[in-house]
Amino acid sequence: MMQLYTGNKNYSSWSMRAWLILKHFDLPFQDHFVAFDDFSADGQFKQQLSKLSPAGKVPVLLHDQLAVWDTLAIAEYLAEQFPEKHLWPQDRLQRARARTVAAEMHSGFMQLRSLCPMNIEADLSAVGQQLWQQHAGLRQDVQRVEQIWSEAEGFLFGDFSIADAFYAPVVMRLMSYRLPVTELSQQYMQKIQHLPAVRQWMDAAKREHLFVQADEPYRTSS
Ligand SMILES: N[C@@H](CCC(=O)N[C@@H](CS)C(=O)NCC(=O)O)C(=O)O
Repeated sequence: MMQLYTGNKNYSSWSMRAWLILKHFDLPFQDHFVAFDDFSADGQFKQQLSKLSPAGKVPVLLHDQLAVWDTLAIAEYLAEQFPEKHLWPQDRLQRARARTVAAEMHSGFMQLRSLCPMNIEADLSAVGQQLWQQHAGLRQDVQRVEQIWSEAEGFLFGDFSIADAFYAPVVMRLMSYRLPVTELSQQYMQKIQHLPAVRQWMDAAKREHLFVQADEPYRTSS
């Protein structure tokens, strides 16, 4: 059975992507939790991860003596292992487009990702309002996300695919920071939120109650 190592469900956007793919497509796996800390070299997170992956980050997938890390590589590995599940769209052109937008998320949207770290349980709407006014780069990132979503055919490419999993944490961010988006984007966001696997992840994130200061630029524990 495949073993997936993931971080805190409230904070770990990359873990969420890999987990959603496995869960939504009903692939056999066991989930192992590695709690976030301040990611210092001698902290428990890096100590545990060092036994699994030289990159020292989650998610990591272990299968048949093989460790696969980095979410895009995990996604491609799963797509190859389970071709009958159609993790990518079946149409060649759609598949190329889906890979393109997933890669764009993997390597881009830096302002959105750094200014609005995922925090599913938090209401950061006041912070979001300020960030929106102050950061043109954030507005540009969200505009680009909305452009991608505006071409959605239900999910981005018909049925739910790896591409949607890559944008699910963006839905979480837009909700927590309540950034202003169009009606069309809200429809896509609703669709993602209602997916059983997404619901399950969100519920677990809200039940987690593990406050990690290093992941909280806008809140203090008290
Ligand atoms: N490019 C990696 C990024 C993984 C990543 O940054 N994971 C975060 C958690 S969401 C992490 O493990 N951070 C620990 C660190 O930065 O030391 C991927 O796609 O999986």
